[in-house]
Amino acid sequence: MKRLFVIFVLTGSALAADLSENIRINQIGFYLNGPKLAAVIDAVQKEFYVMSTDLVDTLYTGELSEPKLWPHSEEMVSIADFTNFKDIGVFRIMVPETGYSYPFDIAHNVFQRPAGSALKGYYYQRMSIELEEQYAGKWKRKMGHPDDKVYVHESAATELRPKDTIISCPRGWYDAGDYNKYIVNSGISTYQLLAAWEQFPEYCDRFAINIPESGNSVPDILDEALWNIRWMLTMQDPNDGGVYHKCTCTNFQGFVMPHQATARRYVVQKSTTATFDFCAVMAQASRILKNYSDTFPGLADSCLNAAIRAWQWGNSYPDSIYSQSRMNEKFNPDVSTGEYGDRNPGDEYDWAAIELYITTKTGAFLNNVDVLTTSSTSVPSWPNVATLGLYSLACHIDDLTEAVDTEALRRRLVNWAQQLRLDVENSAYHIVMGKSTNDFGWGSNAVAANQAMGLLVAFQLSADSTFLWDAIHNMDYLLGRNAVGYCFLTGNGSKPPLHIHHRQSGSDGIKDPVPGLLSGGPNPGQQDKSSVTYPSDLPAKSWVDDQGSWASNEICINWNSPFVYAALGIDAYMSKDGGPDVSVSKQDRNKVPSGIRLYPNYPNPFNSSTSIEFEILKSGHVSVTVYNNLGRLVATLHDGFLSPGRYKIYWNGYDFHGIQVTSGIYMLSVQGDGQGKFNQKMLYLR
Ligand code: 9MR
Repeated sequence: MKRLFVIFVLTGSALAADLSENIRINQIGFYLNGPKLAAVIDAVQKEFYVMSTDLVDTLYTGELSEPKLWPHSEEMVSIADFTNFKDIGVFRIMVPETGYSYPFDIAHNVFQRPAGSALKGYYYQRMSIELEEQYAGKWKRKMGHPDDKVYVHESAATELRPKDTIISCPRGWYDAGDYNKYIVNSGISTYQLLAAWEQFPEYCDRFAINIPESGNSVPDILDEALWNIRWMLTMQDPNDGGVYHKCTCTNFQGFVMPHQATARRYVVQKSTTATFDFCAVMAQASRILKNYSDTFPGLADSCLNAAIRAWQWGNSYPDSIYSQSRMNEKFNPDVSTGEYGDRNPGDEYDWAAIELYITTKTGAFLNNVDVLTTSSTSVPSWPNVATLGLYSLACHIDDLTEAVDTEALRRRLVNWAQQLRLDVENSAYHIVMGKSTNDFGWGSNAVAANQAMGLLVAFQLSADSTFLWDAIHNMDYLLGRNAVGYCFLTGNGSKPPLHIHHRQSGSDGIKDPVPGLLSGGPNPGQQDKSSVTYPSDLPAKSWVDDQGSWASNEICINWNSPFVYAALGIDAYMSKDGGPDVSVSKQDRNKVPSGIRLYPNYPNPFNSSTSIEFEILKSGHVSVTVYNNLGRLVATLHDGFLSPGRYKIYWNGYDFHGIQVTSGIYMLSVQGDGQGKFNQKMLYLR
């Protein structure tokens, strides 16, 4: 790119530009070949510049869009679109008379770091284990909550497990800023991590986050999920298959470190929602763990058995609704921690049934699944999980029986995502988030991340890159292009929250909060208004970086999980080779077939000058082919004998009829006689 050197002719003090909070930008960065937008509030000038971080070189000049009102923040927002600027490096945006932005990267793999950071956030939430310095750095801490002596609460008492029976329920993640663990919320959270593995297995294979299990033969994302799954398994009553709603103290404890929070722990009443959520995750975990039976012999079967027993219990007790107030009326002691109460277990039933169907291929599980016969689809959240089942079906769309109308499923999810993104072009911040004012509520940042996940599923099903682009826009919102100007993931970006509502961060004496935790986000309910002052009553500005703000600045495992899915998924689609940058992550763990190595050296999206490089270690017949996302052969790039050596091949984007293929995801497959097969996703944009 030709470098332009522009001299600003400005008047007065604006010449010495200042950092401006009025330029809202993803503070992490942008993909070289992806969309690149910043939002500028109350701009006076029309031009903007992309500049070197020292503001010496002007590298790109653009014009701001006409200002538009964003009703959720009552701001006048102009968009600086520098998508066409394609240089790798670190830059700032400068708007004359406004100032300059925080720095940002343009690179490959830009979301790898926040994805890894958010996944590592779960490690910091682990209970029953000391966090050692080699993994936790300055956030090392003593073990908290061994949970090896947990009392059966009166509400959960049975003949075989009477009140005050002591059981052992170790491991799991702290739910949020509090030290309790809740099955309902563990359901969606664990699912979304497992779903990231199911949809992006090649990426996950090489995605390492330095946890104690790193280096075993299992991807870190599964090792981390297993920390919670092993706890969840202990929450099932072995005598009847029902699942306790939560493992909790009677009250929220104070802001002390985990090992100092030693109040008695209970398991409480079994609930229908918890039992079906548990069932769904165990069914899903079972089919995934089958791939790792050498490392975890028998675990996949145990998960499936647990799922089936939970399914039976849920069907026998469809009305065991968890209502804390009703429980407290009847049983002792009173419990006042998080409720995760939900009067409608129908969607949990549907989700569990779908996961059992996918794992067992038994169509009968789908007999009473309402979500397959209705047309309404919604962004998932902890009390609303039916769409998770649809995502799983989408992930396995090529592998379903005729019990599912796959074309209808595809149409439905794509149409839904189309509705979701309908107003993006009109949105002042150019995001899906805020399509409806209802997007702002408790944990609104998870709404933005869950919308991004839904858009990625639609992209997978349609290869329509607008979905991928809009998923990125919502992530840009979370990373800084928002009405409060914060990068909402702790430890990331130039201006992250420092005072999250998180007991460990509030009591460890370390200035920086535990990293990789997503703040809940703007919440116009402002339930904690009496203890904190909000800067504004507007929906998108109802957020404050104050430890006391549990309603806007807490963190939670079900808010991090869609963030992990979306950041990781976007990185898998947008990165150079469909994988993380190996120089910053752990090496392949024997997943690459022995005879062939595919070198990740082509850009994604790729073009006709892109070379595909691979090495043949053993001579033999080798075929190099390209398939479309329906699994149909598009092109054969090589089919014949090759002796050992390193080869380079080009694909010009034309199929074997000589027709240029449409934009979308393609699968490159290198296969050798007796040497296995290596598949790699490629994104082709015309
Ligand atoms: O995320 C939950 C939100 O939807 C509810 O409105 C809110 C009040 O019931 O509770 C939130 O969940 C909290 C849970 O009950 C306890 N751990 C912290 C969770 C995040 O604030």
